Amino acid sequence: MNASAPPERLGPKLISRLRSDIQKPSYDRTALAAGMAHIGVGAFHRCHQAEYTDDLLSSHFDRWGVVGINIRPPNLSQTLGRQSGLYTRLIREDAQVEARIIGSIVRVVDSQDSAAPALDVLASADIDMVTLTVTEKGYCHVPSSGALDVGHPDIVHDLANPLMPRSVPGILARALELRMNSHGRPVTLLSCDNIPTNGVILANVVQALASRRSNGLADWIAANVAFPSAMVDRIAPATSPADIEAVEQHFGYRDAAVVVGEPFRQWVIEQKFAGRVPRWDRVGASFVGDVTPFEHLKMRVLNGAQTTLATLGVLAGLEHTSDAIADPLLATFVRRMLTEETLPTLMPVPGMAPLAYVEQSLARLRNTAIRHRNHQIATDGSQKIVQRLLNPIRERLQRGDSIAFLSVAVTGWMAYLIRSSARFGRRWPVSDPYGDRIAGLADAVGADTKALAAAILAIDTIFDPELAANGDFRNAIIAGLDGLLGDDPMAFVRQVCAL
Ligand code: CS2
Repeated sequence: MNASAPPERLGPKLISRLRSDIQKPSYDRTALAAGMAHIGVGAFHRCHQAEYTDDLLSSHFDRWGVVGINIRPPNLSQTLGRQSGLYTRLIREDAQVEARIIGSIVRVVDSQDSAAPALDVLASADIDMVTLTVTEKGYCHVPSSGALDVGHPDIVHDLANPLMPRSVPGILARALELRMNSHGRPVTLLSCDNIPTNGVILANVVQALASRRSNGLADWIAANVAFPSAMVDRIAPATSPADIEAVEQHFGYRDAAVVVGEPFRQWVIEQKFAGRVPRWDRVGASFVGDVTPFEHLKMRVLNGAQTTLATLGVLAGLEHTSDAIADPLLATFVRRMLTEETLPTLMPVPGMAPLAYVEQSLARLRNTAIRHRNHQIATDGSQKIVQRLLNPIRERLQRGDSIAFLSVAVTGWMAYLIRSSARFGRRWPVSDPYGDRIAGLADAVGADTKALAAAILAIDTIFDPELAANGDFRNAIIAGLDGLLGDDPMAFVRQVCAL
């Protein structure tokens, strides 16, 4: 390639000229039909479901090309669209890099301004499977109960305008209505977000809207649509400009949609489908009867550790997960939390030794080539702590077990939000639907941590009232706030570890 010309952009024409150490799709993309859609084409989808599908197409070619839809920013046509859906997937582990071009996304659709383009795809008779990664808050549910949040502005809008919705549940309900009224083909809607019983939650929020229609939609959905639950796993941080630059430097082409992930990946899917299904179980995914033990294991151990390292890591002035876990104090804290408090809450998981899983998870978090920012993981913490920290706390309290570490992790999340309030000089920008509310409570209450704990625990959409009323839990939260809002939060963490 000419050193003075701008690097060529990745696309179908460039593929045959790429370096031989870059893996390329082994199937004929021009013969690939679009049989499924995905909503939320972010780094995680590109590094996870799209890669499994690429594996499937390479080993058993079938009609499972993916139409990638974004209903929220970023725009896809300028990046993936200009590359005909092609992108580079880098797997990094410390100094090692493996590069592969993924070809499973055949078309991208931007539906940020109106639901119409998304509805056209989702209602099409060609689409038998819809996967979703729309983040925890995309479901518009109440985290503490799983019910549809009817006060959510997008849901208020969709209840008034069901034919031109804005929310994920609204768009899916309308797409299913279009299917019912036209070809009537069954479809599977597969949630791939880190929410416990994600299929049940998705079915709840869609059905809550469908049941308000008077045309039999709710019954049609019950008979023709499957909502399996799934556990998904691979650490794949948001792509940074440095990742795009690295592909240019290393491989000599421009790829605006590159994604970087770790070697580990896992996908456990409840075997509950409607219509035709991509056989991801032939390429490493597992189809099982019950996902619950797997999702508890993953969300409480790996995600619980990530959230804890993220918020305490920011309080300690550390940038990435790998920096936080390299800190001996935080490493000790998180290991003790997982082994002493989290592990005893897990159900037996077929083929998995819990302690080995903890060690494997900690090793994954130590991968220095994965630049996962603590602030990214701390984003939307209010939507994550129920499944990662509060559920194991509730179960431990029911059995009279201690919550010394898990409760500090919960106050780590509170302190992360509060230390960005006016009282603390707005130390960092926070992105969390409850961020302003909790920072506002801290500003209003001042230094009285007892009153602050009471005000935060009264938010019943996060803390279920029974848990919030538990005296041991309240006292632990007050102590945690005292410690983590003081002058030296890490001194408090040290004190907890010396228990
Ligand atoms: C992370 C997850 O940002 C976050 O909340 O904890 O995205 C995590 O990296 C994945 O769940 C790993 O599978």
